[in-house]
Amino acid sequence: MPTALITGITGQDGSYLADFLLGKGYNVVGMVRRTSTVNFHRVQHIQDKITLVPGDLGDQISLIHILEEYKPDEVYNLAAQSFVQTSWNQPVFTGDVTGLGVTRVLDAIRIVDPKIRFYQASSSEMFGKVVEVPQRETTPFYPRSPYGVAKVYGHWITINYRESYDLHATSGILFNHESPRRGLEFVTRKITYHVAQIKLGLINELSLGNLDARRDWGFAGDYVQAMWLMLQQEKPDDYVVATGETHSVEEFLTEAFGYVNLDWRDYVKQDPRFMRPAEVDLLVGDPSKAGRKLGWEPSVTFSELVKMMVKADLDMLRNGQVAM
Ligand code: NAP
Ligand code: G4F
Repeated sequence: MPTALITGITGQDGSYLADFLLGKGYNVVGMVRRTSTVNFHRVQHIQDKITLVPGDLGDQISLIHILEEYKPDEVYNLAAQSFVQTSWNQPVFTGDVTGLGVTRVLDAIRIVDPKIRFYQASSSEMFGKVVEVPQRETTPFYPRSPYGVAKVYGHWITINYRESYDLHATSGILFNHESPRRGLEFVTRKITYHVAQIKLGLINELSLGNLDARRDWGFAGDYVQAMWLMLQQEKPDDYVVATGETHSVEEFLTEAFGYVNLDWRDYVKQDPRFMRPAEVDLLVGDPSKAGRKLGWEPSVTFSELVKMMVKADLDMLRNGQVAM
């Protein structure tokens, strides 16, 4: 039975990847950082099937010890300070965890067992102020936030360790992917959660920032499959994972409010607090390499994704559950 280590297992992608790898018969080990309150809600349903071990991307020793003790065949580095807006408030922390943290994992692999296969969670935020449409593996980067800059570092250090030490180190350049497990601060989940609350008469307003930004939004459950496929290839490489479609925040609003027969214009207010010092206006990926080499393609459309998320938030609130 192969063993996989997932950093960031308590996050959206980590939880979907753990579900996926358990289904493939993996022994799943998840690294969790110490928090004052337990935040295992996304993996609660599989907690008896996985092993959670303490560690932190800021702490090299913990990474080395985990690799020595659990001897993974594959490491998926999904942990990061992943919220773009926060990266302006905490640029140094973001650089340390999201950027340098990648080197800490790679170097732990180099020291403990260079045969371990490594996946780095790179991001379409690296394209930032895009110089090419659609964006592909060869598109030059122009990051627009401390988060984007940190991800560029993580991407290149992954390639550097591949070339310097012959590690099976792969970088997945994933475009935005969402789900009912998405954090409440990201725009999609913020919208669907507020739509559900508005529909149930609990609130009557939603404050947002830039409604014109366009993203290539897919379903997280599809994207973790691409991560696994990348590590099953004989040679490490870089892959764009995207739907190839782009939609504005306004289109997301129209779809989400439309699902519950409401008009978003009656509820949405623009609030400068949610505007960014530098914006990424347009992202749309070209996933043809992933299609050709991995046989990967998305299975959930934009409209299905929005409905899935609104429905999940409505169900959650109707069942009296607390949003997390
Ligand atoms: P997420 O929900 O924010 O999860 C981030 C995870 O990282 C959480 O488990 C978090 O732990 C953990 N973490 C944060 N700082 C850590 C540290 N110092 N040490 C150890 N763990 C730490 O993010 P996601 O959406 O699942 O994304 C997964 C990865 O893909 C991230 O690297 C993100 O930057 C990248 N990415 C995401 C997207 C997307 O659209 N979702 C697209 C491209 C790339 P806590 O639960 O304790 O906070
Ligand atoms: O949902 P967002 O916060 O996601 P963003 O910035 O695109 O980053 C996400 O996707 C990246 C992949 O491209 C990941 F690497 C990253 O970790 C994260 O998962 O914002 C999307 C857009 C932005 O243009 C933002 O300005 O929505 C706009 N927006 C408008 N109003 C808002 C809001 N974003 C948030 N979070 N909150 C608002 O009220």
